[in-house]
Amino acid sequence: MDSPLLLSSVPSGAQQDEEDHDPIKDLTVQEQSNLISSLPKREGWMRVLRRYQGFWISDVAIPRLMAIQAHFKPRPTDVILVTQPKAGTTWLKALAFAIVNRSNYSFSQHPLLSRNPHECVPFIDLPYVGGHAADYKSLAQPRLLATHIPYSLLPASVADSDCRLVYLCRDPKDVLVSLWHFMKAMKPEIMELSPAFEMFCDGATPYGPVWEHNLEYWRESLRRPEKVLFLKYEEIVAEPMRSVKSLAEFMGCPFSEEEERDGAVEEVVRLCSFEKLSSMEVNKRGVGLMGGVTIQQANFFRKGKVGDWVNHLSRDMAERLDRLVHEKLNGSGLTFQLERAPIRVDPLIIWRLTYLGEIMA
Ligand code: PAP
Repeated sequence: MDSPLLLSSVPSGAQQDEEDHDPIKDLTVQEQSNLISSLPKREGWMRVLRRYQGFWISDVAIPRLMAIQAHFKPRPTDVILVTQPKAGTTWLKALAFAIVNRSNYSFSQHPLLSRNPHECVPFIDLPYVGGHAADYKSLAQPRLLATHIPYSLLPASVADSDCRLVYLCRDPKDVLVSLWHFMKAMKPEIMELSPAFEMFCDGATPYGPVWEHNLEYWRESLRRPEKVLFLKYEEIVAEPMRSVKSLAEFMGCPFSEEEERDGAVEEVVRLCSFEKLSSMEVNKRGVGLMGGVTIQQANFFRKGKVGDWVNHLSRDMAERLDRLVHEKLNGSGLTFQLERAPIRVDPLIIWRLTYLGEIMA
């Protein structure tokens, strides 16, 4: 772990040259708009979606994606956090940032207490420009970056690089409900939940189909487990300490025994908890600008629960979506059923029960 990840250091000359130009300038506006308007289209969410290279991407995000595909150069030390929108991006950004920077800040005076996690970890494809300009090119190393881009749409340089990817997915039913609420809050005139459900089942959500997004990273995590870590929102909720420790290990900064004894893992979990982050002034009343859209930070913190879909989807809807996802994931080994850890029984209890049984007999 080097220095703080915030904009505290300037990259070396070579890195600066490599990424100094604005890639957007390389693409003519006319070429972009001709191509985008020729793509299949779906409407109903906040933005028009276009089917681009097998995924549904908002029309405004496509030029940025093209630029990233053409020019993004990962560094071997980069850690890129990848999510399907509403799978827990904000939470993952907070956790990774708190873990990597734990020796740079005290937990009582931490950047996450005054900044939204999106300000601490920028999207490569959607620079965050709320409050503080976050220019990922000048971040100190190791850089923590984020994206929603599907694996097959990432520039080839990412697969060829030694950089690490952390992927977080979530039960698609909760993703749908979260996405719909988020967009409804941003733009009340978007479609109602029922047509949103239909579009979701057609795969037509930003960066969807969700299951394709999940599967691509799942397969890559099986192929290159040392470079791609696959996490589930539900597992972090169930075992936050274990998840934080494996995330730290994967990112190359495991907690020492001393840190564990001193409660550093608990501190990270507490600082990044829904309760803590959502109660922060910046996240309650702050406003950010993301990709040109003004966003109330509070919209990133709704309920933070597993299974809230039950309050919004009918049983039929839930069963239909479960069936669909099950079919799509079939044979991959990926499921959204939480695998329960086997119940561990203390050998002493077994011995006592056996002994008791013997004297009762
Ligand atoms: P993004 O992809 O647009 O950045 P993202 O952060 O993935 O959004 O989605 C927000 C969801 O994560 C919300 O879920 P909900 O609608 O079901 O409530 C939000 O509440 C949840 N979330 C945000 N922060 C946390 C956190 N610290 N712990 C758990 N869940 C969180």
